[in-house]
Amino acid sequence: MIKKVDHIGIAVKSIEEARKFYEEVLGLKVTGIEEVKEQKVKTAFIPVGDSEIELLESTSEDGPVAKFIEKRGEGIHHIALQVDDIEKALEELKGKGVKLIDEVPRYGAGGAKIAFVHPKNANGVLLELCERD
Ligand code: CMX
Repeated sequence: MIKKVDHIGIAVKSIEEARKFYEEVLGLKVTGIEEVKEQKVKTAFIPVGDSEIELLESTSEDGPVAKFIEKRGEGIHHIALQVDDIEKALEELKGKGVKLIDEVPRYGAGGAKIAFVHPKNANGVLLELCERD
């Protein structure tokens, strides 16, 4: 069901500030910045080998990423696992009694279909399932 770690989401106060470390120090490259309006977040993708780092900056003071930073500070926000068929994966997890945040996939950055799994299933870590074409 799970193919690989698609990306690791990191909540940051400012993408412009945070990207300096990844680009100037680590020598990686931001390849795309996209706003996901309905989730009140701006995303920046940084490929690392076969996976990516996703910087997440809130576009609103009351957005989920702003609230996350307020509560816990900047840091790892979620781990996204890539699957072939997200509807099937959600059905399978539901059948195993896993608590889901999204029972139906929503739009994710880069046109992916995504769904969040409740962190109580994974030792407090927010997991995202992600299907890409
Ligand atoms: N890490 C750990 N726990 C988290 C969490 C995180 N990042 N975010 C939320 N939670 C916990 C909450 O504390 C809550 O726990 P309890 O049920 O025990 O109180 C639970 O998860 C549900 O959170 P919520 O805020 O009550 O639920 P919502 O449905 O309102 O929102 C979520 C959940 C994850 C969708 C939202 O908080 C969020 O982070 N949205 C932004 C998503 C995002 O990063 N989008 C960017 C594009 C995605 C992509 O392409 O990768």
